[in-house]
Amino acid sequence: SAYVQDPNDKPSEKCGVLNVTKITEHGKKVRKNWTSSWTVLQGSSLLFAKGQGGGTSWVSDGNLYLSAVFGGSQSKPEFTVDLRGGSVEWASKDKSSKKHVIELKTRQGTELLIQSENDGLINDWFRTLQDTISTHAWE
Ligand code: I3S
Repeated sequence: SAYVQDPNDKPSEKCGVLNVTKITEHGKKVRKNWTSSWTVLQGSSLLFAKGQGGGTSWVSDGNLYLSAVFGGSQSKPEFTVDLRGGSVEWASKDKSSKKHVIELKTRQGTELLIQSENDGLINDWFRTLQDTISTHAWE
């Protein structure tokens, strides 16, 4: 299945595969469940979809086509968080034994851990999330 990018849609500012787990939902602690997620930043929303996506993209006749990323059985984002009013920091050792872990807290009381073995990649995400939070003020 292919999806033609509507030129009026906001483009994704960043996407990639990250390991993600919620640790708190609506202010309540939840059990960790690390999952490899296709992660998309769009405006002040961060979207997560299960699996590696496995999608490819190509340009034809000036249109951007995306296959099987947000199309087909894995199409629906698993969950979305609003970054406005949130915060990011490097997670302390007691939050996870993994390396390169970002702790993201949202205004809605969700706390996520976001991780990658690739430190360049996770540093880019850290900066991007910080920039997004500081440029999208809470309305
Ligand atoms: O913070 P925790 O409880 O030590 O987190 C670990 C556990 O969630 C563990 O699963 P179970 O205890 O549910 O079987 C996970 O496999 C680990 O990955 C969790 O710790 P890390 O340090 O990897 O975030």
